This record gives sequence, structure tokens and C-alpha cells, in this order.
Amino acid sequence: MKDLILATHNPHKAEELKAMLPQFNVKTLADLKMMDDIPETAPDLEGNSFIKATTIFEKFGGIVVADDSGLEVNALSGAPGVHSARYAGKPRNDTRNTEKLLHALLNKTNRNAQFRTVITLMSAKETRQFEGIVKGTINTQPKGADGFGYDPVFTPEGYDKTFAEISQHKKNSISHRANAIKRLVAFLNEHPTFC
Ligand code: ITT
Repeated sequence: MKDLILATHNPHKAEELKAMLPQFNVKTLADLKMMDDIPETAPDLEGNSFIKATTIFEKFGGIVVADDSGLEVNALSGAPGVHSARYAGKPRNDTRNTEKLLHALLNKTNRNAQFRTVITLMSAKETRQFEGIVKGTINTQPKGADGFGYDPVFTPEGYDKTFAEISQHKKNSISHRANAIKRLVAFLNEHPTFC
């Protein structure tokens, strides 16, 4: 089994990604005792995903997978988007972020939104990016206790439960990260010599 490093400090994301990549021996930044914060200074998900992958690849080499994700809300012109993690300021806090979002949408009838992720796959041979999207709507109140981030207020299209109410197994099969990972895995299957 090949080693693969996940360039994330978010333990929820690490668990989700690990479950989706059973063909690799996945190491997280916690496994590598790499606790430094990686600056997310790019103006978009593509840029931040690339910065995370590059930072970790330059330190450890090997095969690196990084993701940057965000919630894009139509009535807010795509916000919080690339600023999703720190929407309500520092220190980051999922509950305060969600409260700020619900407040911003108080008088809005258009509740459409999407989670978008950009995964960067980096090795000495090549760098590739894969996008994944899941569309849905923003609830008026949080529901459910599973997941993380904005999961309690996001109902994916075709479901009547939020991401925090459905099983993690189900979320992992339909989420933005799942859709990006499917593309990544398809790429690896088509390019067995990549790693
Ligand atoms: P790393 O940078 O260490 O990977 P992070 O939590 O900072 O972890 P992002 O920069 O990608 O990750 O931040 C995106 C934020 O968007 C995240 O903190 C959540 O608030 C939200 N988010 C991303 N994916 C999500 C998901 O599957 N469910 C709910 N919220 C999510």
C-alpha cells in the first residue's frame, strides 16, 4: 500500500478523507507531528488548496493531498466562500460562524447554496486539482449533532435532513469532498504511474 499525506489540521476532514481513500496508507499532519498553522492567504479555494499541498510537499515529499473547502451561498454572492472557516472572526468557531450565516440570511427567501472543495494532489511527478460540489439549501435553524462546520444548517439537494443528521457514511458518499475524491481516484486509476 502506498503512503499518502493528508495536508489538513481539521480532524473531521482527515477522518472523512481517510474513509474515502482505503487504497492508501494515509498519514495525517497529526501523525507527522506537524502542528504549524499553514497560512491560507490566497483569494480562492484553488490557491489555498495549492498552498497547503506545496507547504507539506516541500517539508515531507511523497504524495500529498490537500483540500480547501467553503460554503457558497447564492443570496450572499458566494460568501462565506474562501472565508468559511473564519467567517465570524478569530478564533474560529463553528457555532458563531453558523449563527452569523443564519443572521445574514434572516430576510432572504433564496436559501440556495453549495459546498465546494478543491483538492490538490501533488507528487514529484505532477500536480493536479479536482473540484467537487454538492448543492443544497440553508435551513433557518441548526439541526443534528454529527459532522462539523456548517453541517447542521445545510440540507443537500434530494434530502430532507441536514448533513449533521444523516450518517457520516452517507455524507461521505454525496459530499463535495466525496465528489472531488471520486475524480481524484478516477485520475489515479487512469494514471497508475502518477505515484
Ligand atoms: P484545513 O485548512 O486544516 O484543511 P479547515 O477547517 O481550515 O482545515 P478549510 O480551510 O477548507 O478547512 O475551511 C473550510 C471551512 O468550511 C471549515 O472550517 C468549515 O467551517 C467549512 N466546511 C468545509 N467542509 C465542510 C463540511 O463538509 N461540512 C461543513 N462545513 C464544512
